[in-house]
Amino acid sequence: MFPKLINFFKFAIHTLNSKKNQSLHMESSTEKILITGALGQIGTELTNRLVAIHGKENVVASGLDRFDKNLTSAGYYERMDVTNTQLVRQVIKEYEITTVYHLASLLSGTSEKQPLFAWKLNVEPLINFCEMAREGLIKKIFWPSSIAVFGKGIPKENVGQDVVLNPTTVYGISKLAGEKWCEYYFDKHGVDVRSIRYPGLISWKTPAGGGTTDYAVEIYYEAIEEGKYTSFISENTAMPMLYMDDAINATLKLMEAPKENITVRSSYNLGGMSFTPAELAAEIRKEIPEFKIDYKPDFRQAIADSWPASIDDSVAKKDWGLTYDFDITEMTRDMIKNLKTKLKP
Ligand code: VAH
Repeated sequence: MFPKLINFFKFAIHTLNSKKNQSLHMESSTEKILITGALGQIGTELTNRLVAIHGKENVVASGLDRFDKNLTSAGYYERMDVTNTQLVRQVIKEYEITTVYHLASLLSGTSEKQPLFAWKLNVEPLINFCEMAREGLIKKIFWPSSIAVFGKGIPKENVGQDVVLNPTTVYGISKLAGEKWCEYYFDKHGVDVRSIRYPGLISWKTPAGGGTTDYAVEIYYEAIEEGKYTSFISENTAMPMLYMDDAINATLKLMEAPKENITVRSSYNLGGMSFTPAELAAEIRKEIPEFKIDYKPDFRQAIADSWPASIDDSVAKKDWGLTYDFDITEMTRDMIKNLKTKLKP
């Protein structure tokens, strides 16, 4: 009862605010975009790219946290709990949103600690956005799945687009369910929802949070600040990874592709590159020769062991021209160059 009361008051306050600025109209543009999870690892960079393409007046960033001008260049920001269906619907109508990039989610490590909330957050808001698209309120949705949908009973290497999906983690189960809802809303109602199975994403602008692949982000920060790193993933565990610039480019390519080119309505494999903590450490030592690493696997090792080591993303390459610009060497150079500036005392 109490949480519902909080949600009602949030909705009521939002409605009063929106009445106050009735004159709030976004200048004319073909697309009016809402990003959820806009202050997160993907959201911050995707928002800035969408602003560059569509203009800040056509981009609404949203998240649970307070607005932070250093994290987003969007023209508007809404503090929005994506599980508050009424409030989400209100924001969609108020800004006349046409396209939603729905990124808000709990990642694999955190999802194991909060399974019921992870299910609620990772699945229900997606269905809500698909419902709004079915009603004609929004035209297009992007939703991130993950290579976490793969699990037992398949080869570790070069995993294809259409293999059996047997996830063993809460995160993977929620992402598999989300993929099936995407496919259902397209098949039954023609909803244009598009999705990518992201591998581990690496970036320097915004720290990752709660993921199993986050060792590959933390390691750079600690290599620069401490000269050493203790990896929670064992040295020879290969996982599919991707530099954020390539992930954002792929996302935009998918969303800009003609509808008729999209042959996968669950979620596209995206494999990026595959490497182990030991291989990443060797790359870092090319830039920081004294860097040292040791290994203390934790509960996330079992999650990593359930995932493929590499992915076949030939369908995405064929359907919408997926390409990559960064390999592990170029990524490491770019990460260290930018983090040295960011972390400068
Ligand atoms: C995680 N970074 O570690 C995410 C990703 C493939 C892993 O989905 O949970």
